[in-house]
Amino acid sequence: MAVQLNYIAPPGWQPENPDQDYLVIQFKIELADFVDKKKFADAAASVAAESSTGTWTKVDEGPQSGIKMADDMKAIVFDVDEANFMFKVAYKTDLFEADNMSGFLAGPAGNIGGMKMVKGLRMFDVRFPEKMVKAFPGPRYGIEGVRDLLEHDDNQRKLPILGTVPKPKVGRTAEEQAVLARRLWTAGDGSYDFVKDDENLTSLFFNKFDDRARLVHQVQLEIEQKTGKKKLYLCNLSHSNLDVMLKRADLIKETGGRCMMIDVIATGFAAVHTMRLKNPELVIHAHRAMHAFITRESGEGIEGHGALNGFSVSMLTLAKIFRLLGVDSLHTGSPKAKMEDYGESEEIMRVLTQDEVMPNPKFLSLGQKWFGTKRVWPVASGGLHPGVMDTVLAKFGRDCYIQMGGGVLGHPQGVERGVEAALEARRAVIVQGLTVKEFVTKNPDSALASAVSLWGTEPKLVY
Ligand code: RUB
Ligand code: CA
Repeated sequence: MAVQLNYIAPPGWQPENPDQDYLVIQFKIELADFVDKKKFADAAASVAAESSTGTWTKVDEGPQSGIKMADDMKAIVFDVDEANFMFKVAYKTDLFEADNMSGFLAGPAGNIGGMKMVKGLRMFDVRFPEKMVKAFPGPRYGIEGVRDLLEHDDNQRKLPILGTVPKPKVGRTAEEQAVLARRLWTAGDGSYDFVKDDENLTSLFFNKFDDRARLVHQVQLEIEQKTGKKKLYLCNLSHSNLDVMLKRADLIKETGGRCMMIDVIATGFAAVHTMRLKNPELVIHAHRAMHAFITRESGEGIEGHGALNGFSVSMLTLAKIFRLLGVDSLHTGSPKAKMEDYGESEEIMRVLTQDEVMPNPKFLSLGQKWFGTKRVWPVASGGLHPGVMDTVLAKFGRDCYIQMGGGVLGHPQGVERGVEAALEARRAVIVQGLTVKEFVTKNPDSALASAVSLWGTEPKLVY
């Protein structure tokens, strides 16, 4: 790519007033085999050019060509790390329409992925400026708002929210799912918090969305009336037709529900933004199926040093985007499952729950000021079971959802004992200040002891 303007900052240059005047991105590239390593700066400049105001060749610079504005608005490469092929790019805030996520992504996460000079590229993080942070709606409820909605008292506010996604993930009829919801919500002392659809469960001939919403919410209302304890049903309304999602959101509201689940990658950024603005004041639970097709990087370069194997945008970046768009809870992975084993899930947790996140060199993250945007619940999920309660809480803190699907429904003594085990674990760690192992030693006949005898106290790797 020929770069006609100068997109590289002089050595030592830093953006002035970055949170006001600049959006900053941390990139790393892997040069294609035919490209001399000395061309790294050219490739970095090409990233800045193509993602801001440039193109592959010199173009007309005459009157009314726009070249002066293009030069003024061009992105700038700085903080270049030649040893690791890393660099930051500063984009002037006014290069982007402040409340348009799709418009933003089309630049820095757009056609640069097709550049022939590189065979790998990763967007590690974006630091959004105040103007953009304030232009997006952010969560309607967030952590505090959901606790208020569930009428949590001071004791409940110290607890994480526990729930289960039915397994098999598809198989139960709508009626059978309502039966399961009742079993989960009435087991133990009746304090189990949520039931969640799995992502493949949409509206199927044996389990129609409308039937499921009606039946599960009926159970929810009945139990709430009896016990006074408020429950959440994370009801999956994901669809590629926005009108259908809006209709489904209305049905959730009409039938007494208070939460919708949306698969935020599969439905898309515009869908999430619009659903946030137009849904009837439901809590938004964000599932992230398909994110790995965007976020996954299997090379050593994922930790900075070493090679990248492909093209990706980090989950950290996506988490920031979904906090801006306004989801109330978002899957962040579990401490050991799948690809988050290098600890990214904890960094994502910080991005969702803190008011100001500090840069963290370990994750090549840039930090973020949130300017009052509400905090989002991180959702620990994937291979979790009651035996890992202390590990998860140590990493995520108490303001998190802990989702145990197989880890509750696969309890050797049945579903109710699975719920009891989860509740025992929560009480043991938070109220009694015990580790799971200590509780099990003191209570060898407990439901938690049986769960631990089957699964141990480590998260299960999800292969
Ligand atoms: C978990 C499950 C969730 C995935 C999502 O089932 O079905 O959809 O964990 O993954 P189980 P992530 O509890 O039986 O493992 O949270 O990493 O996006
Ligand atoms: Ca699932």
